[in-house]
Amino acid sequence: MTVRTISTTPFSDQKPGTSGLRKKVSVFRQPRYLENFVQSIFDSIAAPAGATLVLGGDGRYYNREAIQVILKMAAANGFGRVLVGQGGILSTPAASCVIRKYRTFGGIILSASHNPGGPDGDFGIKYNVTNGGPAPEKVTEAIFVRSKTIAEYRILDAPDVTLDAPGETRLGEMAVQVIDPVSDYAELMESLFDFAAIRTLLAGGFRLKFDAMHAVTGPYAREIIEMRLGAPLGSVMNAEPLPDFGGGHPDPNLTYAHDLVEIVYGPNAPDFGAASDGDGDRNMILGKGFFVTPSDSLAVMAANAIAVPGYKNGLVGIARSMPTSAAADRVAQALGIPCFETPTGWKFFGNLMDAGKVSLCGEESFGTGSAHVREKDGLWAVLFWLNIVAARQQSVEQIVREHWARYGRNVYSRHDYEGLPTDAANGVMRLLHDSFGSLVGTHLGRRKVLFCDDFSYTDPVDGSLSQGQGVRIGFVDGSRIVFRLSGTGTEGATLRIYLEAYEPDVSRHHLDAQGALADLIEVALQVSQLKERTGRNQPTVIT
Ligand code: VG1
Ligand code: CO
Repeated sequence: MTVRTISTTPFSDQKPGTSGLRKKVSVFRQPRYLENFVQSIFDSIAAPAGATLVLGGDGRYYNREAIQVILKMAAANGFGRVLVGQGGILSTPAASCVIRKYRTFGGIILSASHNPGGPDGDFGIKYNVTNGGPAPEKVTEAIFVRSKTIAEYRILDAPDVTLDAPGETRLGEMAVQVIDPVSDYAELMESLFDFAAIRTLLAGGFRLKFDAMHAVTGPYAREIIEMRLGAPLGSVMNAEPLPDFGGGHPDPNLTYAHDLVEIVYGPNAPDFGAASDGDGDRNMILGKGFFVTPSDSLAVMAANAIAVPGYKNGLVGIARSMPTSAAADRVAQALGIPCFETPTGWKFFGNLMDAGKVSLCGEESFGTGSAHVREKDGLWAVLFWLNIVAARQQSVEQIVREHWARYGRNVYSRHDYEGLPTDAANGVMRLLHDSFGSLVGTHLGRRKVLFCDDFSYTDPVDGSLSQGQGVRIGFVDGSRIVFRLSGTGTEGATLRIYLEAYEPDVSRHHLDAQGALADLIEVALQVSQLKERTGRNQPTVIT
């Protein structure tokens, strides 16, 4: 087997976004596109000769082909061993778990996460570093810089490797070790949660539905929820991972997880519903006819963490992304621990966890996780909630309502405008920037503006600065509007508007969020001139 060095020319668009490089499958399938990016990773990370890499993906269309290319390129670039999930499968949190457990140099995860898949859908690739977490900005920036000058890539001339059963084969000098994608992860979950208590809960008639959305968590959820915890077979729905996710959009929210939402809001609803996304790092939590916002979920988990064996000694700190509501801040304050506010994207939590500053992290985008790995973790969050329910013997709704009664409610919603013309979306952001000076001190509707800025963050561990992370309009009464452009979409621009108001009055906690936030929504549309500039009258997704 010989190593071939192939000449190439750069592509100008290989800049990783919020979470890796995401493009249409058709873009990734252009000759040399995948190879260029993978070689740019290898050229930037300076892995020592003989290093070990983890490799796997969410099973979406093009996963298998890409895995073969990356294996041959890893062999040609001096890696000594690659741990690859059976069938090329590894959920994002499981990949993080494996990188940490076997102390590998890093890992490559193939996924476009919650974006649709299939030949006309999206594909993605991201690099995770030694701590198991997404590469920080200085690494992704180095990869991008490299991609702009790349002139050649190296690949081993070899037949494809069989990945269908665990075991070890060789690719030139490199070992290819096919691992069971579920077992290490399931073992980690058992070490954190009170499986006996959850088993008793389920045996006592507590009913749950988990929607794997035909994405990667199917095999994980079946093993953990049905096999190890004894939930009746069929509790996990849409459990078969499919390359096109059954034509769905594997994003666990009220719009895209509609199969589950119908069940949980329908007659004879189960007590608990949950869903996860394409690569298994997101979670949606539902009670019987009751939706838990991800921001509230983080706060409730923090407030109840000591009921969970893995967190029984308490939390050292909490971190949340800037657009996430301040519900967790209130819990942190009550616990006397710090709460950090970071830019959007899990890569900003890694340093805080490595430095032992935080135990729990969360994002409003259905992401929660802890220092057990360095990614957000969908099934982990589901198990955390089941553990809380088992410990408190209350319904999901009761738990959340009691939480609001104690801490007040951070009423919250996100409106997404997907697939906007890029110019129009940029125009909205520019207008908001230009308005900063004139807005402070004025009244917008019934609220007075306290501050306007574009969020920037200095990492407290390594001092790195990240700017332009979202426009914030903060009001004197503590309410807030945030505008941000998505960094994960692949078509036009997606503008996200995040709305938050604090409600201490228990008699108003039952109000629907859209109604309670109606005046803020109105203000957001006015200051951004969104309808006028984009021609859109409604958001694509309301959460
Ligand atoms: C979105 C979310 C962000 C999340 C990111 C990756 O990014 O808002 O909170 O970290 O997706 O999640 P953006 O830039 O589109 O707003 V996943 O599940 O795609 O790995
Ligand atoms: Co994801």
